[in-house]
Amino acid sequence: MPAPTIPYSLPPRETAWQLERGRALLVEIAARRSCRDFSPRPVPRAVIELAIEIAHTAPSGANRKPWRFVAIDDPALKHEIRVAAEAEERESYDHRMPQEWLDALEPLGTTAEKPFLEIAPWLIVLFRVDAEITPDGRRLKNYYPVESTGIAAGMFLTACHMLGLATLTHTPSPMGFLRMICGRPDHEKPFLLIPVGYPAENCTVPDVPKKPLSAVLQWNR
Ligand code: IYR
Repeated sequence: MPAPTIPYSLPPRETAWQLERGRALLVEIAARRSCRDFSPRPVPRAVIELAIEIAHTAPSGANRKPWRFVAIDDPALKHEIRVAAEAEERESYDHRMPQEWLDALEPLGTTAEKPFLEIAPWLIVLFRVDAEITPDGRRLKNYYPVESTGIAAGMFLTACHMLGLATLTHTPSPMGFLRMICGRPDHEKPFLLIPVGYPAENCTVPDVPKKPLSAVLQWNR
């Protein structure tokens, strides 16, 4: 049976207001950069919770919200994650990644060393949840968990940035160790590992060229 409905409307906006607001938002959001050099300065748990609550408003397949955010500030747990991530990364950089991939990463200067996993005050491990287990033990499949979790991730990154927080979308590969360390069941798949905090005092980021909008935008056919 369809759910009951409630009214939905948005405040009417003039085009001039939209353009001005959009340009200001663009300046703010385009300033986000992936941060690999964090300050240990703490971030209150309430701020992290709000960013996750914002992400949790994301649309999702059949409204199932097929994601789980595991928020970690326990130093022992962060250490465990760093050790496991670096072990996988070392294997990847030394053996698994083809030369073409290593060449693509060269401008970013990344290596298997991931000190930020211990220095950033928070690590958010985002899982995509492929199924829900009902109280009576039945497995209920979720829909579009990848797309849904991707949208929630984007909203989380944007929320953090707009709250003045730096983030990194880190994808050590393979990420199975995150499921073990976080104690999640096997229908939850690690999706992203997101350190959150403030940039270190002398933090720099690679000055890399940005693809122009015209390369990714087509109007009509
Ligand atoms: N996961 C590795 C390698 C890496 C891969 C991509 I694609 C990047 O954009 C950046 C890094 C690492 O985090 O170092």
